[in-house]
Parts: sequence; C-alpha cells; structure tokens
Amino acid sequence: MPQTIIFHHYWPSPFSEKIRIIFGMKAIPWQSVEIPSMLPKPDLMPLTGGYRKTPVMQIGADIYCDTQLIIRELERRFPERPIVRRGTMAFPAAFWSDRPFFQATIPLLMGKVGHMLPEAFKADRSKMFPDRPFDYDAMKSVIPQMRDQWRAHLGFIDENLMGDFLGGAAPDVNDAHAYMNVWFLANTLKDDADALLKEYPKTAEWAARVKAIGHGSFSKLEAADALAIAKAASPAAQPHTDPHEPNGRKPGDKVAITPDDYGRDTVTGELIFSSAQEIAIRRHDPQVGEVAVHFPRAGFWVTPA
Ligand SMILES: N[C@@H](CCC(=O)N[C@@H](CS)C(=O)NCC(=O)O)C(=O)O
Repeated sequence: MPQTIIFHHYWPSPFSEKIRIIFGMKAIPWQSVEIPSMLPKPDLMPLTGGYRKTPVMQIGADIYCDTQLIIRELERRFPERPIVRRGTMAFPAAFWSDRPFFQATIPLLMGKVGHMLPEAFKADRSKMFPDRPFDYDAMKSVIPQMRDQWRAHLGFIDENLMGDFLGGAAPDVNDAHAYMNVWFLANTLKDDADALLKEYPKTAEWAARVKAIGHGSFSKLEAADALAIAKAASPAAQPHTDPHEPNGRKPGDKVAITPDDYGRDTVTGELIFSSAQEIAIRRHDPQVGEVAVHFPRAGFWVTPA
C-alpha cells in the first residue's frame, strides 16, 4: 500500500495549516503540491472530479477530500503516534473550528484586508458562497460583533487547557482544531490577534507551543508529477457492502456527492464503499485514469447520480 502523502494546498490556507500541524504532531513526512487559491485549478480537478476546496490529500490513486476525512485517514494509516483520543469529542470539535469559529474569523480578516484583494478572488468567493456574496463593507461593519464571537471562542480554548495542551502534556488533534483560526488571524493581522489574546495569556502561550510543533519534514512536488503518480497507481479502496447503509446504497451505484455548506460543487462516480464516516467513489479521468475519491459523510450530501 503506497504511503507517500501528497498534500495539495497553499500556504495561507488555514484548513491546510491544521493538517500541516498534524503532520508535525505525527511526524509524517509529506510532499507539497502548491495549488491556486481560486478557480481554475486545472491540475487538481482531474484528481477530485470537481471538488475545489483546499486542502486535498493524495496517496497514489486515492484522493481524500476535506480535513475531517484527511485526519481520519492519517490516523488509520499512521497509528504509531495517535492524536485522536476517545472521550475528547475529537471529530465533533472540528465542526466548531471549521464552521462557527471559522465564520467569525473571515469577517475579522476580510473586513480589514478584503478591499486589497484582486477582483477575481472576490468573484471566486462570491460564487463559492452563493447565499453570501463577498461584501467588504458588510464584513467591515460586523467586525465589532465578530470580535465578541472570537473572544468567546478563545475563551472556549482557554477554559479547556489542561496543561501545556488541550489534552494535557502532549498535543492532540483538538489542539490543531483550536489553533487553525488563531493562526489564520495571527498570520495576517498579528496585532488584532494579539489584542484579543491579551485577555488569555495562557492561550497565547499555548498557541506559541502549537506553532513550535511545526510541519514535519516535507519536500516540494510538481503538480504534473502528482498526476503522473496517480496515473501509475491503482486505488487502494476495495468494494465493500455497508450493512447499515440507511438508504440501501451499494457498490456500483452511481452517486453524486456535494458539500452541504459552501463551495457546493458536486462530484459524481460509482460507489466503492461507504460507512457512517466515509464514502469512496470510483472515477475515470483521461489524465489520471482510475481514481478513488473519498469524502466524509458528516457535512456531505449523497444523492443518486
Ligand atoms: N470543510 C473543508 C473546508 C475547506 C476550506 O474551506 N478551505 C478553503 C481554504 S482554507 C477553501 O477551500 N477556499 C477556496 C479554495 O481554496 O479554492 C475542509 O475541512 O477541508
């Protein structure tokens, strides 16, 4: 089973930073493919079949979409340094970091720097959030309310610190979840982040400790080489019937998979296997041949294609 991690990301991406920190925590070496921060993404689409969000993990001809599933797969393939611990609500905590905490961070950032961004980026994000087009003035006007939200979310972190990290002496996945938005704001608007962190000196120290974990060892890979690796490999995903599939879906069914929040691009293919937490579909692409594209279940809609 190929284990080389190919990580499609861009450096300012907070969801990517969550995974990069996890590579550091688990000491997993990885290969870095830098992708554009907006569409078009011509070297990513042959792999994902239309999923455009960042990051995406590739292992041979298996493509893992969404940080929730990337974390699950890293934990499955690299169990030596476990970071997901029972009793810590490790996966539910992702919904807190990825949705309300993230949605409070965006206006704090974009309400300050949004006017400096290229028009093409604003148009791209408006398409990605159809219910909420990119509106700099609207985001600027809610900064005071978002500061209140951010302060409360930082307070959640502060009241859960158990020592050096959220789980005690050693870092785990909850530190990565909690750190993502702190890093996102501090990476661009350090003074704004520092002003809010002043109330929580222990959390500020914790954030510095998480940052010091780093990203593990990685090397650069060209996108064309990642596509060639997918083409030369066969998917590891094997057909398996899901005995508890509540809608009776089975291997071979044609299905469409769509995120339920934003960037609602649909990927279609033939079901390989599913479980309560994962679904994998087979696709063929002229550039990469047969690939298996894997998604989490929570947060994604599956419909007949
Ligand atoms: N639920 C997704 C969210 C990922 C996400 O929103 N990523 C942002 C970048 S940090 C994104 O996709 N932006 C648009 C893009 O990169 O095209 C995950 O957990 O991976």
